[in-house]
Amino acid sequence: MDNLNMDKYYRIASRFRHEGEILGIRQYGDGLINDTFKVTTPEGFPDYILQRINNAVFKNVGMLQDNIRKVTGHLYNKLSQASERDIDRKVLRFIDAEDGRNYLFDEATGNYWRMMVFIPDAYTYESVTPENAYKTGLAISRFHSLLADIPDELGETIPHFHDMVFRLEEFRQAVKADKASRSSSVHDLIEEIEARAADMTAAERLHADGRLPKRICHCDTKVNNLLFDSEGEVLAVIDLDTVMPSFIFSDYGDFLRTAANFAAEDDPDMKKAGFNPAIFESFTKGYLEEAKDFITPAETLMLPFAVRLFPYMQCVRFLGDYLNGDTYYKIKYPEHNLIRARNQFALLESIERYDKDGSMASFIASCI
Ligand code: ADP
Ligand code: GN1
Ligand code: MG
Repeated sequence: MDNLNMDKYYRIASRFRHEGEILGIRQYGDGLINDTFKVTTPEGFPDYILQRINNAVFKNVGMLQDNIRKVTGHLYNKLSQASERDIDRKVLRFIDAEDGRNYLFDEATGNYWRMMVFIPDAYTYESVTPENAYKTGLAISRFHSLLADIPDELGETIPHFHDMVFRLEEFRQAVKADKASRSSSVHDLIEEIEARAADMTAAERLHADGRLPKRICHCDTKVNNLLFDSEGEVLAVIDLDTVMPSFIFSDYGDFLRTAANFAAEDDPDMKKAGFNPAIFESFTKGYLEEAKDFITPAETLMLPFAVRLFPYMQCVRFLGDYLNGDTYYKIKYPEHNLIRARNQFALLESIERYDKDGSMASFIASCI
């Protein structure tokens, strides 16, 4: 960051009610949507995370920040009631801006910003080992059970976010419009997507028939949205922008999409992308250890479906963005979204091969 930019971020951070003089600000994290910065202060004061909220994606920032206030407030109360130790490292704490709201609009940049306390000695990873996948399963089911009795209604910060019927409609529009003139080069992938479309929209049909409920979910359980302590214990599930009602299998399937892939989601080596059964088993054991007390038989039946659904949905979303000319996800090179889409498809095919005899369902049944 050059000095001019540094001044800009300093000015924005100063509009929040932080403690301690701001010593430095630098870019932080690897998210695809928001921009994240670490703000440092002298010893004895907390450091902070400053974020520019992507309001092309989150169009109702007031609703988004209101959801976050409700969710963090509820998590804090539940952990206090349970006499949990070290709560400040387990729940995100957003600080107020000059006007008392938990975000601000900065006229000069034309952007929305928020600031939260930096959790010290905490680590995020891009992958997990079979040993710690079990703990991540426990953390995600705990997140579900803690939020099960949240008294407030939460808004849908991105309407139809994990709705596969909607995602396919959006995708078909992108194919039809072909804004970036790229569709002829990806016909093979478009055909593979269409061949699975009827199967992959099963959950929406079950929901419409009243046979599959929605609950409060995180809806972005990538590995790097978990915060670990130095002993490898999970401190918190972070990045709460998408917490909203969804199918409970969303968080189960989306975690495995990143954790149980031998490759990162944008690894161009398609031979490397593939399903890691050891992570699947360990995470599933951990998840069901706690979730078996609240998950219904209909939801349990959908877990193997969810393992396929999320690489599929992500393939559809990445390819749709590629066809639209890369307007949604941050990219580092022109074919980045296409590589991501092909990677997710390779993962999906690997899952289909692994599960062709229904072995996932048998394993899941053995955990309940
Ligand atoms: P993005 O939308 O960019 O993914 P995140 O909220 O996930 O934004 O933040 C990006 C990264 O910043 C996280 O992966 C994590 O490493 C770090 N981070 C976010 N919030 C905190 C926090 N309160 N304390 C410590 N690190 C954090
Ligand atoms: C985005 O913000 P980030 O990088 O954690 C996206 C997720 C995708 C993910 C793919 C709001 O998550 O839905 O699964 O990228 N978030 C939004 O890596 O679209
Ligand atoms: Mg994140």
